[in-house]
Amino acid sequence: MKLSFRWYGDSDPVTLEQIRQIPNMYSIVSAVYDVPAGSVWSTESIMRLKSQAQDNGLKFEVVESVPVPEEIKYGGPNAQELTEVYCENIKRLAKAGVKCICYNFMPVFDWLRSELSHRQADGANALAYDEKTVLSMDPLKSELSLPGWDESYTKEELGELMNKYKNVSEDKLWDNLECFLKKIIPVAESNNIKMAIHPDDPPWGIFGLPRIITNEKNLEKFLNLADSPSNGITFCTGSLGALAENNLPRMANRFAKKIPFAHLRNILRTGSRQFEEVAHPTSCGSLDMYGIVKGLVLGGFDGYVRPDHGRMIWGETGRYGYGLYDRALGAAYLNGLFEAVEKDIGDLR
Ligand code: DNO
Repeated sequence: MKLSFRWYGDSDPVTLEQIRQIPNMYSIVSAVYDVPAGSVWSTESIMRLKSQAQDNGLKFEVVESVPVPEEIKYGGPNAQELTEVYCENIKRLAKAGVKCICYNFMPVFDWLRSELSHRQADGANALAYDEKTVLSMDPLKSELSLPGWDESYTKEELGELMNKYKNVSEDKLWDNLECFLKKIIPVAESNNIKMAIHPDDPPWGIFGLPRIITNEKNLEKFLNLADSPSNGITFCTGSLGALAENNLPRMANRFAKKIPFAHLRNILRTGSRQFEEVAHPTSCGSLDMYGIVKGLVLGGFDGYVRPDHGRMIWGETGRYGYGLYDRALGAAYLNGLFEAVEKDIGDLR
């Protein structure tokens, strides 16, 4: 596995100097944030990220995300043109040495949480989700202040956008996704890029909008839409793990070769459609992190891994879910799990 760490660029309070000191760190995971979704990324901005990484002894091989414009997801008149822009970005990133691109196909909202600073027993603060609280908010009244939520929309714009999805059923969303894959996957394949779709977080429809990248059956369906080494999954355990019926060790094992990128973090399910983010180790939450890593390794996983959301600990403040300390602890834990599992398996061979 190649260990990586998300870095939000110059505005990130976590520095590359800090990231490089995390043992076994290989690559940053970043993106160009200076243009809106649907624009071509300048070669200059891409190359700047690469050289910033290199100056700190790191690679820049993973992009998270190249956002998919809403119009592609709801199937608007400019979908085709926007898909061409998307393909151009794939080519530009390949030229800069990027090997894996993470993206998602969630209508309107990316990841959603109801609380940003949920106080835990040990004094840490973490992100939490409670469906009741989320549904009590009316996105059209802009009472929404959630991470992953693009606050640049006005109320009116959001209303218009949600309206565009009025006739987009799950089936229609699948069709639009297939149409998108048919265009981008051949481009990715000829440029040696692995595309890695991120599961929906949480993995169920929300505010009447469909979500489809949610469970084992749908991941299988997704992989069958485009049979190519470039069509893969970002295996995000925190997202998929919110659904108790998702057997993550089994899914990790089954899809291992189709997982170029894994987000490995733990959550604690606290009720129906209710969970909070916890420290990475198995003992801290509902997910079997050892079982997941074992599933991946036994399945032949050879991708990038990043510790995912961290809690805020030791008085740290910063970008919710993306502080340094707890994610670094997560990275150290994942290093240990992978070493142990890989050696165990090696010894048995
Ligand atoms: C949250 C992230 C997501 C992810 C996108 C991928 O922390 O995991 O925002 O980057 O969904 O497109």
